[in-house]
Amino acid sequence: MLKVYGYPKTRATRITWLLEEMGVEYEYCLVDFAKGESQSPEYLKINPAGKVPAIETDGIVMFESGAIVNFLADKHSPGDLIPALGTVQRALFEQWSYFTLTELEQPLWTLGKHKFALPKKYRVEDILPTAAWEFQKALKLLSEFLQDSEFVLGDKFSAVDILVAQTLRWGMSFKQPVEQSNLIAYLERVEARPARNIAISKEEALLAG
Ligand SMILES: N[C@@H](CCC(=O)N[C@@H](CS)C(=O)NCC(=O)O)C(=O)O
Repeated sequence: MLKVYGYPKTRATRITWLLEEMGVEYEYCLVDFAKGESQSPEYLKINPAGKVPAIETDGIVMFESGAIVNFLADKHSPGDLIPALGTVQRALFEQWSYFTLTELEQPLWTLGKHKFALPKKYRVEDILPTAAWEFQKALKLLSEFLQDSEFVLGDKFSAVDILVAQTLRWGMSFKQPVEQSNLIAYLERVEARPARNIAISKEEALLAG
């Protein structure tokens, strides 16, 4: 069975949410950072970066959440949760996936790294306002693109909405204001999908033991 290596409230939710959308069964392997499990020799064979998510399936191990989303959606839901290769819709899907990972997420991860994730001696406090400003710039662009669209690809929900919504929620949890009313409505719409709540409940249940 497909294995997902992850931890609650991380990018691993992108993968489990997608799998729940597609009705694909998976085994969730909890990687507990606090217990040093992400740096264990066994886990470093799965993801040499010592990060989550990673997956194990079809005789391969794979990491990088964006690539995993595309692979799993292409495998289990081609033409539905991910548009077919070579189509204009696929081009748009990729554009907004890359935008999410490099423009929207990047400043959030900069905030996280320089507030708590990096070893103290590598943290640079002065970068925090710049990262917050960059996040707002990316939000503005996303808001202008979405206008009144229901989803990134218009009226059809797709896997890129999982990336975008999970990243917007991440921004809010980092206390970065998301003030555009269309983004707030978009987030509510995407987060109302039952698959998201199932994925999160399963993660929480695992943590509770
Ligand atoms: N670009 C990677 C980033 C993965 C990543 O940084 N994951 C975080 C959790 S959301 C992590 O494992 N952090 C632990 C660390 O940096 O040591 C992806 O999208 O999968």
